[in-house]
Amino acid sequence: MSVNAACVLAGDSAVKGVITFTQAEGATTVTGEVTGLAPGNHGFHVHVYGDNTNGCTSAGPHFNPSNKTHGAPCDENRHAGDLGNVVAGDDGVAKVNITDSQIPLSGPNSIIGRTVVVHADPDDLGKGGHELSLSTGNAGARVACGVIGIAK
Ligand SMILES: [Cu+2]
Ligand SMILES: [Zn+2]
Repeated sequence: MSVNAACVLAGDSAVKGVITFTQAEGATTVTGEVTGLAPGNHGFHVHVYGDNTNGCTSAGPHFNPSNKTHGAPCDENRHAGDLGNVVAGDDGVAKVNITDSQIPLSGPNSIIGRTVVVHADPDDLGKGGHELSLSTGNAGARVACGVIGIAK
């Protein structure tokens, strides 16, 4: 049995995207495309609240049910919502294809109803030595976001 979810990314910038999620056998696969980005790396996270009433700011901090510090997706010490970076080419398009075991679509740590945020800057994965590295990866402004909802 699998569970599906989807998310439409938008914001105050030209950045847009559609992301789909499929959970099977414990891991969730995240696929889709983000357009309108500056070429290069952009932080890509699940933030805790599904609230966009004040734009992407209302989504709050990274989803962190285990109370850890910010890190890379492959790190032991990471927020559940830490999905690393998406990489935009010269055309401003980033293809997303991530499989991760900490973002289930059901159960107590479900990400349904939370928000995907794409950032202006690279996520330093907790290793940049900046005062924000261990909380946000110093990924800068929230250029697009969208709430994750159950899909067919
Ligand atoms: Cu973020
Ligand atoms: Zn984080």
